[in-house]
Amino acid sequence: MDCETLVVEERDGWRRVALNRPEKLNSVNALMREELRSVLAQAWDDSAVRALLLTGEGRGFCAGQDLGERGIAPGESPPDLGASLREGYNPLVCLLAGMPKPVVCAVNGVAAGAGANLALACDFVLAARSAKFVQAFAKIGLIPDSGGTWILPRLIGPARARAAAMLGDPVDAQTAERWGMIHACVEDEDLAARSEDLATRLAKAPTAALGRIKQAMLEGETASLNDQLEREADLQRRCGKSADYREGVAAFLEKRRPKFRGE
Ligand code: LHQ
Repeated sequence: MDCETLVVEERDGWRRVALNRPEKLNSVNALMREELRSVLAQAWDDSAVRALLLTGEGRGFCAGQDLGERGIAPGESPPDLGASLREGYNPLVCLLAGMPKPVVCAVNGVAAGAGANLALACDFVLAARSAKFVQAFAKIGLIPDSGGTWILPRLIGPARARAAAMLGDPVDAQTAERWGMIHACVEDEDLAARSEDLATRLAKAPTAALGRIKQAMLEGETASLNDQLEREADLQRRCGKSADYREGVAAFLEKRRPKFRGE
């Protein structure tokens, strides 16, 4: 797929998507929002894509909304930021969090504003040691959006989440790992290989089961135990009918490695 603001590459059963406005630290303009939405929707539907890797070109991962698009001239009425979220960012968060296959995010540098929260909507966040996460919103009179007020307290607890959101101080990758905000902090020079190895491994996994693990955990956030047990039973019923379950059990009994097809 030809994109102006993204680099999209096919790999071994997975797809690499890199934000590509490095001179602006990959801040998100209207075109990038549109292109990212279309690339994610396409990956959702494509059964040949069994994992996704999201990263950034250059020294930053993503500096959030392109503020160059947000200046308000004197006398001009302010834009409807609610509409911008409903139409622009919220669909991206839903696509990443709901994607029925694993999404790895390689945070190669600063992740600020919506850029930080898009990263945190992914399943595995690996960050370079030099990277940092900045809930930059309050510094410009906004609240964390793109799911920030939902995901942050769940990942790091309400006390740390409030401080990160209200003060907007950077959280470095090592601290993010220690707080449980991300999967791992890795050395800068190892980030690409580590995240690509993970995507390759995930692309060989039983994709439908992984998608249902995401679904169960996401929907389980607000469920009672009884409702969640019922949800597990329903999803497990479907997994039990899959070719990958059949293959997984056969491989175990035959003492060999399973060959999952993602079905
Ligand atoms: C940028 C940006 C940027 C444009 C760096 N835009 N150019 C959703 C819906 C609706 C409305 C509003 O918002 C949202 C969600 C949001 O994301 S709101 C939050 C928006 N983001 C921010 O407030 C972060 C602004 N950026 C920063 O605070 C810093 O640039 C960080 C901490 C990310 C990085 O700092 P440095 O490493 O010191 O880099 P820098 O500041 O020198 O930036 C490098 C270049 O990138 C620079 O351009 P220049 O032409 O001067 O070299 C910046 O202007 C540009 N840039 N962020 N968001």
